[in-house]
Amino acid sequence: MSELKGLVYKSTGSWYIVRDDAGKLWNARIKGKLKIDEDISSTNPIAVGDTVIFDIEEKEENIATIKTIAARNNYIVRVSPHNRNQKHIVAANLNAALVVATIAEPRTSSGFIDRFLITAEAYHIPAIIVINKIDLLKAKHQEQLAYWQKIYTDAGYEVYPIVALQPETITPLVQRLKGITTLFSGHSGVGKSTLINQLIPGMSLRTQEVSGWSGKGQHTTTFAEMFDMPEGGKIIDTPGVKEFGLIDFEKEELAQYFPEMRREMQHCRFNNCLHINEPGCAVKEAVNNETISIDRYASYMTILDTIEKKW
Ligand SMILES: Nc1nc2c(ncn2[C@@H]2O[C@H](COP(=O)(O)OP(=O)(O)OP(=O)(O)O)[C@@H](O)[C@H]2O)c(=O)[nH]1
Ligand SMILES: [Mg+2]
Ligand SMILES: [Zn+2]
Repeated sequence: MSELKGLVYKSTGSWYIVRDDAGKLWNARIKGKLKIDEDISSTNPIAVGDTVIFDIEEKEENIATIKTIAARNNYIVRVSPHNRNQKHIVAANLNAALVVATIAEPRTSSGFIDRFLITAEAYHIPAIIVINKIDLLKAKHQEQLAYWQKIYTDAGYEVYPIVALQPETITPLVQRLKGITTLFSGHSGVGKSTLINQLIPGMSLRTQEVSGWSGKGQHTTTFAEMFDMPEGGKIIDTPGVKEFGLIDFEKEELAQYFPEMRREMQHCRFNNCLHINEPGCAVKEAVNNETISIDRYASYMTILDTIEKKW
């Protein structure tokens, strides 16, 4: 009877905020068994960005019961670094995944950025790198900025250096995000919510200073939430993460998730080449002649070591 379709804008654990096609907001929950096609054993069955079919439970109070989730175009999963079996669907139906990184206050490591990029590659979601707080950079940091811009642009990624608090610095990014749904991720305190407040006039998401004594963010945003941009497009703000744990895959797959290696590896002599020290390895050759960044390659080797061989 009163079955409606809607989009999940926020998830707070057991309740979801769902917007129906007419723009009305519902407080929805799952009751009984939910029909799910995909077989992902995640800690959350429904994620922000999901399209759901729901029944009205109490019309006056806008309470609804979610019946089914529509097939997802894609989704992105984060694995708990402490428990590999704990998978969390960060968001679904994305056009892009954006990582906000900072060189200072707090510092983001290139390892973190690389693991984020690998995850986006594994789910075939275009990745965007934003380097925020470039107003805080001292001379040595400037070098780091130039270096990141070079290695990630060479690898094939878009890099946007910005100052989230200065609107004129975000114009190219505004253009890029127009009309698409983008996930924002990154450590706590890098300025995800600050940037969203700039992208959406009138928005006032809570933001908080990075703690002086630890140099770390204070986990101000606690639940993922989606927002509409005035000129079309959606942004999903997420709580800051310490680590972007990698999903399970085989050692042989890893190089595919580095676009610059993917381009070279077809020329390796052996098709099961792991690009460590095999003869006739085109990836190693590209590292030697600096077509592939030594640091990206080092990142590859470090991550390769963490993947367990499943015989
Ligand atoms: N100097 C400077 N400070 C910034 C910039 N962008 C954000 N900040 C500050 O950084 C602090 C943290 O920003 P938030 O937007 O709360 O960070 P967040 O990424 O949303 O953090 P969580 O919600 O904890 O994940 C705030 O005090 C901001 O004012 C910037 O470009 N330059
Ligand atoms: Mg935040
Ligand atoms: Zn090779």
